[in-house]
Amino acid sequence: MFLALRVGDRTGQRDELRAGHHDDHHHDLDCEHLEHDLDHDPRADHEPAHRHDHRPRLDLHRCRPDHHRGSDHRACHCEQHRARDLDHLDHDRRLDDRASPPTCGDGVVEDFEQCDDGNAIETDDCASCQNAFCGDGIVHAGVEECDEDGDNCESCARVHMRVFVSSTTATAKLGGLVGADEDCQALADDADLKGTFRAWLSTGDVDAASRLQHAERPYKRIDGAPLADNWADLVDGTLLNPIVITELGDKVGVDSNCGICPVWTATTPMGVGLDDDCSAWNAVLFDDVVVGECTVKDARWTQGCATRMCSLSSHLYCVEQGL
Ligand SMILES: [Ca+2]
Ligand SMILES: [Ca+2]
Ligand SMILES: [Ca+2]
Repeated sequence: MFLALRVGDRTGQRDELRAGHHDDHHHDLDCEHLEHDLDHDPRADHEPAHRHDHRPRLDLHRCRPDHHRGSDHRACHCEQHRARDLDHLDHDRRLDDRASPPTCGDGVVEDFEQCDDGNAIETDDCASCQNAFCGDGIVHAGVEECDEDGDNCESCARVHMRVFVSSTTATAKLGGLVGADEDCQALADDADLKGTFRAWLSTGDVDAASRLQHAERPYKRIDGAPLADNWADLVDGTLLNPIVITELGDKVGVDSNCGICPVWTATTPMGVGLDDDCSAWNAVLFDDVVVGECTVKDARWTQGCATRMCSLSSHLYCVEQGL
């Protein structure tokens, strides 16, 4: 049996080893005989099934210069060749390792990387193998509200919370409060507002005031016009300006009166839910609910105009949520 056939596990390496020893044909034959002898040595301490992995090895330390003849000499000769073959294989494997260069995303932190979490998620604490920080242009999820130059982002937090009236209208079959929140978020995302938004909307069981954050920061329209100094001011019955600007910055209606811009709310000015809620915003019924009017800044902004049938279409108010 040719020695290299047993230590090489890849054809290329076998061929390379084979080529390296063609100058020593007698060595091959001698070692083949020697291995036959060793395999049939009754003193050999090994399992036949695993013979190739655990065949008897000759301790090279026994290969003293005076082992110049007989079976000891031959064994030493073969074992030295075997050791040299294994050295070649180790060398080849080290070359193979270097052949695949380190990359960002391999989960190993290299010298040129601050971190490597092995994923492609840019909004966690390791983005493109650099530690996340305020000012890197990426909003760190759960840590930063924003990361951008602008007058509504300081130290990666919003200076004020934005509120808009949806540019689109829909029947009261909104998919529940969750569906309405998703609508708000989708509109904000499409308008590239880069924030978290939820609907100013209640059911008979869930008040808007319990669903929304109570920010100490001012509430403003998309165009920057102030609506309230803080949450308490937002729910005191009047606004500083009507929420008549959409997520796109457009104004809904020129006049200011009930019926121009109806908004689904089922919510009192204090943020309390009302019982008629179109089956919790899940059905189009022959039912009327309280709506707001986006063109006014008195209490009718959320309650006070005529009620509206669930089957008709109305807008939504969307309120930004901080962390
Ligand atoms: Ca890496
Ligand atoms: Ca990451
Ligand atoms: Ca950041």
